[in-house]
Amino acid sequence: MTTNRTFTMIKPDATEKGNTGGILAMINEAGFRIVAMKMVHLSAAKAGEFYAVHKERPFYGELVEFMSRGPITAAILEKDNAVEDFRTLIGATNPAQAAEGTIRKKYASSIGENAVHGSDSNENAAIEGAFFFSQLEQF
Ligand code: RTP
Ligand code: MG
Repeated sequence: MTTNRTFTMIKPDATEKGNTGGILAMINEAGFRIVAMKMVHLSAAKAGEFYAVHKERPFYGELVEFMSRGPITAAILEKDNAVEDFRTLIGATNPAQAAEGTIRKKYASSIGENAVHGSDSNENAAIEGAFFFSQLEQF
């Protein structure tokens, strides 16, 4: 099944390095429309809640610390086949394995500090979008 919306975050590493604009340009050039967007600094508790699915993984503590260390840009994106096409645009979790032309190839520094998040299913795209945005904030 395809959907026309996905959810993304530009992670703290990319914010710190001044790559927010470059990443948003790549997102626009790939044909995604931004339907909601805001900059937020997550508390450790909120970052932990967002990534609760990874609670038992060995990298969870590091991930929560990383995602709460500075501001992120959260956004809902619209395009045909959004979830799958956005995962293709961001590239592999580990930038060493990310394809040429992907956001992570260009901007990620490591498997942990990998510049962007992209939802992995239609269901999670809806849940994650609602974590940050009310209906009134989505255009
Ligand atoms: P994301 O959810 O952020 O879009 O990333 P993903 O689907 O490509 O990767 P996932 O397996 O969901 O992992 C979530 C995030 O956890 C960090 N991570 N660190 N040190 C490690 O081995 C490791 N593995 C994953 C990354 O920030 C990854 O994006
Ligand atoms: Mg994931």
